[in-house]
Amino acid sequence: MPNPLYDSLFGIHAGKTTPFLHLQDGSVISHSDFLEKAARLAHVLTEIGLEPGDRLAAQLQKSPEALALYAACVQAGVIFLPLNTAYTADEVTYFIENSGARCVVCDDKSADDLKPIADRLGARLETMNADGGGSLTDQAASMPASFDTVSRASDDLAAFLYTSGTTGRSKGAMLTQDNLLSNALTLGDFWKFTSDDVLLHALPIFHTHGLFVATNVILATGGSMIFLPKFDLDAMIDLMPKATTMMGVPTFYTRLLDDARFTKDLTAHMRLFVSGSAPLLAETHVQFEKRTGHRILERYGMTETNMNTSNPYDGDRRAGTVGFPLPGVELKITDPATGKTLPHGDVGQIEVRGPNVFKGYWQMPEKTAAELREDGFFITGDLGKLDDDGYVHIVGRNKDLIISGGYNIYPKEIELVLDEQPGVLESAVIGVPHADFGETVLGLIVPEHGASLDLEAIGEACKASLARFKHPRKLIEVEDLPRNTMGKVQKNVLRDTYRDVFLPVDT
Ligand code: MLC
Ligand code: AMP
Repeated sequence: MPNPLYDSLFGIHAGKTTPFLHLQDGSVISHSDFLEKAARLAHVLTEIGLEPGDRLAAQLQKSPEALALYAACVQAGVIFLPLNTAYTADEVTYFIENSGARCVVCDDKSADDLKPIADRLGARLETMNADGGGSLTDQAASMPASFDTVSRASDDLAAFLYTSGTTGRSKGAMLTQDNLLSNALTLGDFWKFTSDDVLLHALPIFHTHGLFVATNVILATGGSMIFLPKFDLDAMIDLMPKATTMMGVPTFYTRLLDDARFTKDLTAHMRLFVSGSAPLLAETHVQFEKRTGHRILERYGMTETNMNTSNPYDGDRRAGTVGFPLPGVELKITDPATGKTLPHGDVGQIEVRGPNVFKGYWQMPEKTAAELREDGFFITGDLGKLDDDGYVHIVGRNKDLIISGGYNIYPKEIELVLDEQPGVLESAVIGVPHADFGETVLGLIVPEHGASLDLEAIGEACKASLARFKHPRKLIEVEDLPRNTMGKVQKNVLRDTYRDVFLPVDT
C-alpha cells in the first residue's frame, strides 16, 4: 500500500545489507537491520492501540532505536512528535496536552515524573533508554521483523514539531509526508549526495536539522551516518577522517576551529560541510576556508518550512549569505506593514512558498492565519534582502527570538517566569552575543518600588520550570526599561547597551 514517505526513505532499502549507522563502539547497523527494528516497533505501536493519525510524543536520548521509532511511526501512519531532551516535566506536560498525544515514550529516568502526567491526560507511557532498552523494545523483541506499511497520502500528517511563540505558548507545526519528502529529495540532489556518502552526525534528532535534513537526506540517497550521541569534540576529530560530509550549527564550526587538532589533513576526505539553524559569522566562514581549504555551505530553514534556501554546491558559496531559494521554493521580500513585494535590494520580511511549507499550527487557526497567507506564502519572521546576484541575506528578525547554539528561545516564555517572582515589577529578556553559542540569554529585571531582589533565588526559579538552555546566563537589576512612545519596551536599545556582557574583554 502506498506510503510515499516510508517508501522513498525506508522501503527503498528493504533487503539491503549496506551500512546505515556506524556507531561509536565500532559496530554497524545495516539498512535491513534498521528496517527490522522499525518494523518490530511498528507492530508494538499497533498492538498498543495506536491508529493512523494518532500522535506519539518521544523525549528520547539519541540512539538507533530512537531513530527506528521515527521510522516505525512513519510506517504505521502515526504522527511522530519528538521533544528536546532538555525540556522539563512542566514543558513536556504542555506538549502532551496540546497535541493530544496518545502515547508518550521517555527514558526510565523520566518515567516517574511523566507517568502521573500521562495518566491524567489519558496517554499511554512507554520507555526507551539511551542503550535502546525499555518497555517498547522489550515488547518489540517478540514481534515479526516485517510490517505491512500503512497506506498514507502525500498530504497526510507525518510529524509535529513544536516551536515557541512570541506569546510564550508553543505551537505545533504540522508537517505532511510531502513537506518532509520533497525537501529530502531536493536537498539530496542539490548537495549531490550519493550512496558513497558518510555523514558525521552529531546533531540532536529531535529537531528539523538533525532529523529532517541530515537523516532524511542520507535515507533518501542511500549513504550512511557516523551516528554520535551528541557533539563531542574529541569524537568529531577522531572520526572526521572516516566521513565525507558533516552538517552542523555554527557552534560546531567555531568549536572545531578553536582546536589545533582540526587541520587541513583531517578534512582531506570531506567533500561538504553544511551550516544552518543560526547565522554563521562571515569571519568563521573565512577562517574555516583558511584552515581547511573547504568553503562551508550555508543554508536557511525553519521548523515550519524545512529548508528554504541554500548556497550553491557548484559555484560561489558566499560568506554572510544563505544563497538562493531551493528548486521548487518561491521567496519574496515584503513590506511588513502592507505585505507588498519590495523593490529589489530593500530590506523586508522574508516570505516563502513551496511543497516544503507546513500545513499550519495544530488547533491554532488564528495563529496559522496570521503567518500562513491564503495564497500559500509563509511569513517567516526573518528580515532579509536580495543582492544584485540574487543571493538572500538575512539581516535580522522581525520576531522576538534568541538563537543559542542553534536552539530557539522565545523571551516571552522566560519573562513570564521572571515576572511571577517576588519583588519583580517587570522584566525584559534579550539575546546578547556569545562566543560559543552565538547568542545567549540575558534577563533584565525592574524591582517593585522599595523591593530588594534576590537574583539568585530568581535564577533558581527559572531552573524549576524551564529547560537548561533557556536559563538566563545572567540577571541584572535595572531601574526601568526603555520604551518607545507607544509604551513598547525597546529591546534593540537594551541589546545595544548590553552587547558586550559575555564577550571576552580585549586586553
Ligand atoms: C547545551 N546547553 C546550552 C545549549 N546546549 N545552553 C544554551 N544553548 C545551547 N544550545 C547547556 C548545557 O545544558 C550545559 O549546561 C551548558 O549549556 C554547556 O553545555 P555544553 O556541554 O557546552 O553543551 P553541549 O552539550 O556541547 O551542547 C552545545 C551544542 C548543542 C551546540 C552542541 O546545543 C547542539 O547540539 N545544538 C544543536 C541544536 C540544533 O540541532 N538546532 C537545530 C534546530 S532546527 P550546564 O548546566 O552544564 O551549564 C532549526 C531549523 C534549521 O533551527 O534551519 O535547521
Ligand atoms: P526554528 O524555529 O528552530 O526552526 O528556527 C528557525 C530560525 O532559525 C529561522 O527563522 C532563522 O531565524 C534561523 N535560521 C536558520 N538558519 C539560519 C541561517 N543560516 N542564518 C540565519 N538564521 C538562520
